[in-house]
Amino acid sequence: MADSNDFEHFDLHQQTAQRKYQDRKRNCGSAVAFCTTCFRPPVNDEDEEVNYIHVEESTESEEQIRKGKAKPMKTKDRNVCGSKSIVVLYILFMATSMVWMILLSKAFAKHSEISAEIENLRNSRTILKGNESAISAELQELWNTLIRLKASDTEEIRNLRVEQTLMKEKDSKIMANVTNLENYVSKVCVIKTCPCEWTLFSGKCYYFSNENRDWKKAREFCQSQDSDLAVINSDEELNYLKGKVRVDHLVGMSDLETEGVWKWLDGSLVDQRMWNPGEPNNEGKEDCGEMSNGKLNDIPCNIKQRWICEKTL
Ligand SMILES: [Ca+2]
Ligand SMILES: [Ca+2]
Ligand SMILES: [Ca+2]
Repeated sequence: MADSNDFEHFDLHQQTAQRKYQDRKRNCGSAVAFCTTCFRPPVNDEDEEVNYIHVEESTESEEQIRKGKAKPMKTKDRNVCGSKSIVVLYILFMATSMVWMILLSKAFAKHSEISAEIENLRNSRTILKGNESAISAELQELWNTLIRLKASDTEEIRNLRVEQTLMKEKDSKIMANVTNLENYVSKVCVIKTCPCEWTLFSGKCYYFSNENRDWKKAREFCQSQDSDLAVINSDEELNYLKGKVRVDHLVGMSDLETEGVWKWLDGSLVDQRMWNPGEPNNEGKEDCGEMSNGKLNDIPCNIKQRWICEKTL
């Protein structure tokens, strides 16, 4: 039999268990939560919770029994409550494990995806670096080409400028030569004192035409050149003119004033020795004179042929 100390110790222990039960019930808030979270399966007879369960249940059961609302709980019922708690905890554990597995699977999948993306980025960076190197090399080549082109252009422009300078110098020399030539020609003409295309003989200038005119028109031309039709005053002059022509040429003599009286334009009479044999014959009215075969002849004034101009220096 238990002595009084044992009962006191049991009461103290029961009060402590009652207080823990009230605290846990207050914390758990419901019978189910109380059953599933606040109780755990009995491990052995020494376990405090086992004693606690037994104490609490016995206290509550005693209360219910005393009120006549319940019957004392059998040991089998107590084991069923513990098994249900284990099942619930197992289900929760499995559910939590599945959630964690799903989350981990997703995390691994995401990690793999990110790793693949990082690898792609690295590959892209490597490719970009390669392209950057190629672009840099191409830019350098273009720059070198540009420098060569600039140098070539500069050299070409320099050569063109040199050629232009040489051409200018040549032009200047040519113009100087032309000027000197013109001056020379001018001096030569001045020395001869005859216009160009005129010939000098014994201080007189002579012009031999290349076209045909009648006697009056031919004289008008000579007068426009500050001269007149040639007047042959000597045998030397006649011989000179004879050597200069190959065909008949009009000269400055006529008998327009008096038929049969032949005079030169300076008023002097024509030397009879200068006529061709049988001339002047005034055949068909011949009042103007020409030089033919180195001698003189009278012809009609409207006959058109070459002529000789003469002027004094
Ligand atoms: Ca003369
Ligand atoms: Ca006549
Ligand atoms: Ca005649």
